[in-house]
Amino acid sequence: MADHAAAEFRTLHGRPPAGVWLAPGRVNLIGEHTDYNDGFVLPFALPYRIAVAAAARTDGMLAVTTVGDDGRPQQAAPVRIADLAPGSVSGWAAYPSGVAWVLNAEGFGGGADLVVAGDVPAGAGLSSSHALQCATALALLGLGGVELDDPDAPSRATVARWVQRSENDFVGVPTGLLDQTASLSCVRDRVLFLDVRSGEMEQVPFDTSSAGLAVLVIDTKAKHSHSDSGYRERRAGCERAASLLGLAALRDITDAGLDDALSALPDELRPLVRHVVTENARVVRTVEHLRAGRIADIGDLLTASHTSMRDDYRISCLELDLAVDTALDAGALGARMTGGGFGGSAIALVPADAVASTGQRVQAAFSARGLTAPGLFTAVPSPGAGRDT
Ligand code: GAF
Repeated sequence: MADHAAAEFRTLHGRPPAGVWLAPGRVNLIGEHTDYNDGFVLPFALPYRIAVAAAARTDGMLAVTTVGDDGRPQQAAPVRIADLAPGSVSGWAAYPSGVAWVLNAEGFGGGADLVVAGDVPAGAGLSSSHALQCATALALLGLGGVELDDPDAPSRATVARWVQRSENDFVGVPTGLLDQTASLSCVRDRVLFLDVRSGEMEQVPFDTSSAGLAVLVIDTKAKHSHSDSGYRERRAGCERAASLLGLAALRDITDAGLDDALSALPDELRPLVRHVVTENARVVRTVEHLRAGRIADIGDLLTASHTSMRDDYRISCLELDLAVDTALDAGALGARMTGGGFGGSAIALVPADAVASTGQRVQAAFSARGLTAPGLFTAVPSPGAGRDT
């Protein structure tokens, strides 16, 4: 990907880029819609990444070109970074522009030519837009002479917050911190246990192949979008419930206090709260199993997470349920939708020797219902964002 982005940069700009920065997409093993409730998440980075080849400009302009799947470059209208404001850029270009807007406010201004190439499946709930934002942030910082992990560089957690701010305030989507943190802070062979409230992180071993297992990712191809999904509505419901209970966030409800909290809430908010509280508990139990090397034991927690999102949070859809149910029927130890929901991808924990047969069963189930063929791949925890060396 890095070479591809650099080659496209040379073709388009007639000079080499100053560098190429990469950021991965992610799957979330468990811990969904908990991040904006100050809770726990457990993502890992995918081996698929967005690469941003970049060189500085002296005129304060940002020019972004993305190379599509068809290999055709698509250039966004160049913008003056100092003139950027929420709402001033729409479509995909809002993502890199928003990052430039935040970095400029943080004292990392400077014009740039960016060329973007990537293989994170788009619109699949695998965080391709966050990968683009994170790679853009690293590129713009890098052009200013700042590389992540340098002694004076902002921390990865700080960059994640900046990226979140660009998405919340510039793009206008009220997402939490899961995806940016995953893209920036995940490492190879580990899942990232993040306590969103404290910012504490633990890299937890997740070696599926030694356990004779694999994570099968099923991209259902069902349209996935936060903006026109019920994401906003769910988040607002959680915030309303916390406020009615006099709590800073739903994170503050313990398992033991759940029934009391539910009885104090209006009917329509109860399922949301039940999902968030039980999901946080499932993340913690999953981490306990993984710390003890019991990967196979997390299967039931994954499936319970899906049931909770289907029945309580109500963010699943026919395609996700079909993927999960079929994978379970085919012998998966556990399966769940991953990401924001309403489409996108599911994951299934399957015996390594059953990956192909499970995939075939899922494909057959989709075909039998006349649905678009799903995308299938196995994923291992891969490195987080950085500069191409
Ligand atoms: C999306 C959001 F971007 C994340 O912040 C998170 O809320 C997730 O949905 C659900 O867990 O990916």
